[in-house]
Amino acid sequence: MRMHKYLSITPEIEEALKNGTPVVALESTILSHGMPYPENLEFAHKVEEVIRAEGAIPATMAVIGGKLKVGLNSEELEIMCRAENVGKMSRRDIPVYLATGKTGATTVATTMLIASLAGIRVFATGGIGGVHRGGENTMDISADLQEFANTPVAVVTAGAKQILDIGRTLEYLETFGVPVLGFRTDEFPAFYCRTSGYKLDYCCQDEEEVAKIMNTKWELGMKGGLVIGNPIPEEYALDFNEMEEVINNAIKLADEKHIRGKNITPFLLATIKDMTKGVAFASNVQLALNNAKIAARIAVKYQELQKDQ
Ligand code: PSU
Ligand code: MN
Repeated sequence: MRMHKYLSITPEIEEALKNGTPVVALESTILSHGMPYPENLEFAHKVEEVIRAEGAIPATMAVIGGKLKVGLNSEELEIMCRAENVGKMSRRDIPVYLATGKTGATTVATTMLIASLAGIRVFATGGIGGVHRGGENTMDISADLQEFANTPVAVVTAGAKQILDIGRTLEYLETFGVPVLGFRTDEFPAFYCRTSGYKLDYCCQDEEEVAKIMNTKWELGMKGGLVIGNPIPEEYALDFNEMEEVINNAIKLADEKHIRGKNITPFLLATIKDMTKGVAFASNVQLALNNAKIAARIAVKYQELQKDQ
């Protein structure tokens, strides 16, 4: 494997990649900018345990000390969770953070980028970025969507929050040739809610089917990734209409406070958490753990296909 000079991979993950042990990438923006301390630290350890329990190795990403970190030790997880002077870093921020030694948390886009540099093909997140509501005017479209178009990583997600325009997000992914697969669902999930009203073309029944589709896409030499929509477990799902009201209020507040650009998503996440008194936070944790479990199983199946070849 060709090692990139900016990559810093833990020995355990390097070994796993060499031996063909399945590895699952995890993002750090969900920790630094999506959850409060110390609950985020507890989650950071738990999500790694869930992946290990399925026979895969977790690789949480970040930029620390001028390096693209693949896998974080406890001390580094603590830094990301305390989130003091930790920026939110999308694709365009990477060269700045590396060159200046700033500490940065990875979004879906940057986690995919680092995963692909390291040779990791599966990534578990909570919610993906997308076209924001009103995006047809503001042009606020997450860089996550372009990363799906270009970078070969399969991302297991509970869908997109209603803070986004889910319909336009799906249209954008279609335009850029990104397969969107429902995992045991025929609707794109809406993060806290199992359904969004937007039907998908494909419903995969198991992890092996997902792994075969990934494998086929990349064997064909097609660039880009895949979105795997995995609905929040039934028992943690919240009411769509109630969340719609909360989210509308959060968007109104963001507008009044003139929150713009990359600060919008973290602002909305924090406001929703405050408005729902933590109920939404508990759901957030559970859906992310569930995504990690399914991602690990997909990584195991994908790795089996590589060995067969
Ligand atoms: N949506 C969520 N939780 C999150 C994010 C989005 O429900 O934590 C984070 C992810 O890291 C995602 C990023 O990649 O926000 C998207 O930010 P932006 O819209 O600025 O691209
Ligand atoms: Mn944006």
